[in-house]
Amino acid sequence: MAVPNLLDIPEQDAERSAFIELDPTGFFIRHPPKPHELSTFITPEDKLFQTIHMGAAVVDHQAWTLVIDGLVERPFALSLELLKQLPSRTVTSVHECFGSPLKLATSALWRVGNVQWTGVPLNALLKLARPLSQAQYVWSEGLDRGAFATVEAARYQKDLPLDKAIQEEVLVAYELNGKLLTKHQGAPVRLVVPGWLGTNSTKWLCKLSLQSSRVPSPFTTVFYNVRDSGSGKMRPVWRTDINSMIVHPAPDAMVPAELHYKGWAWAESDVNAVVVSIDSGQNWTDAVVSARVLFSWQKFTGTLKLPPGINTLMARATSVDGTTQPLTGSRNHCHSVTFTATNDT
Ligand SMILES: Nc1nc2c(c(=O)[nH]1)N[C@H]1C(S)=C(S)[C@@H](COP(=O)(O)O)O[C@H]1N2
Ligand SMILES: [Mo]
Repeated sequence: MAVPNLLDIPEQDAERSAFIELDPTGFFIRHPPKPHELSTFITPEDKLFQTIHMGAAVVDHQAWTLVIDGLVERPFALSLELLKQLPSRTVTSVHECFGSPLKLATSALWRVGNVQWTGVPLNALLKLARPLSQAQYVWSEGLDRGAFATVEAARYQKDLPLDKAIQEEVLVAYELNGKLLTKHQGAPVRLVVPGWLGTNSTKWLCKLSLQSSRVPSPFTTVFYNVRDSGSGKMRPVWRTDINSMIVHPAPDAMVPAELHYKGWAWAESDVNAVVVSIDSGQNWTDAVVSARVLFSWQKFTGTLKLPPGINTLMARATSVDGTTQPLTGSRNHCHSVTFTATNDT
């Protein structure tokens, strides 16, 4: 790769002067449509959820600068123009929100889509900066600031362990589904961490800093830690949990007794099995699961002969690392849909 003209890093926090204002100010959520309306493999932008904690940053694209500093041999900065001269990559990936860190885990289910991100692999920038041996985390910083719940934050900050940060799917992205990012999506540039939950994908990105420890930010300490169901210990909201949703039939639909059902399943790693049940989980039948495309969700389909009348279909996915969806009580518990089967086929 031709080495671009790297800029010297500006003085402390100077990159933050590209921030113009917040619009809107404060917490903003755009809810996704119900699962049965997310039937396409690629989710169009108008059906994609949006989650903003402190307000959407309006950024001066001419003044925008990305700083890469910390425990590196060669700290540097890039303009938007320079970033776009670097080789880019497009990754299909599930994009999923953990849900509100203030509410019960089961209060925001299936805040999810599957999209194509385009940008420069983070690892290409790390190679230019040459991390020192003590560097273990990449801290990412957004230009937004303000308050979330009662907590004030001067910046949105997250962190990635270096072993995830160097994976080729992690992008410093400027396009979503082939179009430049909009303000709400994090324009001009955001981090994208396929396989990990949305909270890690810092929008309005202005700084990447290599550090030896985790970042002490409200968004990594007060918010976004969960108790691991296996070990019982607290862990950061990093990897995407095994999950699935039924997109056909729709709730309350009238369907033929020979039902062709369909849904999406996803996890940090590949989903290798989806089973479905029409008797509250007493008996399960295998669905056919399509292969994963990079970090995409995977289609599951199958045919069932149903008794006429009201039926409830439940789906349960398992990933190659052996994790299975819980039946109830979790943010990734099994999805059930109730509908009516008719006699005509
Ligand atoms: N700077 C910044 N980045 C952020 C957020 C934010 O509030 N500020 N929200 C995060 C959360 S919780 C999610 S789920 C995703 C949502 O991205 P989207 O709104 O583009 O769908 O962005 C993440 N990145
Ligand atoms: Mo989120």
